[in-house]
Amino acid sequence: MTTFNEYRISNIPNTDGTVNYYGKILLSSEEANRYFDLLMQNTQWEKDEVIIFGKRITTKRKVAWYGDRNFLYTYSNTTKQALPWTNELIDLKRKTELITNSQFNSCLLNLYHDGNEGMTWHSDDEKSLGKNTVIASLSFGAERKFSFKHRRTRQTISLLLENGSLLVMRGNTQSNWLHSLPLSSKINHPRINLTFRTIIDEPIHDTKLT
Ligand SMILES: O=C(O)CCC(=O)C(=O)O
Ligand SMILES: [Mn+2]
Repeated sequence: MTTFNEYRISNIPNTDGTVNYYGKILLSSEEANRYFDLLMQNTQWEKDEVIIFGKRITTKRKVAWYGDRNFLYTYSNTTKQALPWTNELIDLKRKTELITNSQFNSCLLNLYHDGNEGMTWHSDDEKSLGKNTVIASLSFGAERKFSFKHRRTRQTISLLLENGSLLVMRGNTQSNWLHSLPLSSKINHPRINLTFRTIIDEPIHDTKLT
């Protein structure tokens, strides 16, 4: 395993995609803890439902989906409709946009109660994100390992995502690399992750759903 935390704004991986780890430069620890509490309290957390091998499974991990409009987002055979931004999500979106020089219209939130919850290998390659999308990932709470695996070579690269840190995936990263949040029995406190994204699908116009 290679750990890149000794670098700031490092490029991981640097072939077949671009992933930059900015470390904790986004927020001080106090600010990060304050956002953790606000996000915990003010987010409409729901258990996630995914269909794996034809079986509907309810995850322990909780999720939420917010956006500029009532975007629909489909992943792992489930569809969610975006809720309107909360104040803290707008704040964090602005800060992230300034640092990354990119614009986002939506955010997927994940709440992992402890190290028994994580995310298996996948890439964020849904059609609604388009090709070469920029995804900005903010982490709050428990520090967790995050891994990349090259689809063809199987090369694996891991780093630690710190409280208040920013990781950005750009270019053709999603076509060439999988990523995962591995489980760890040593971690006994929660982590919140925000991934700011850009949905390119048209919003739905059914007013009954707004
Ligand atoms: O929790 C994380 O850091 C990653 C979450 C993720 O990969 C996703 O929501 O697609
Ligand atoms: Mn992902």
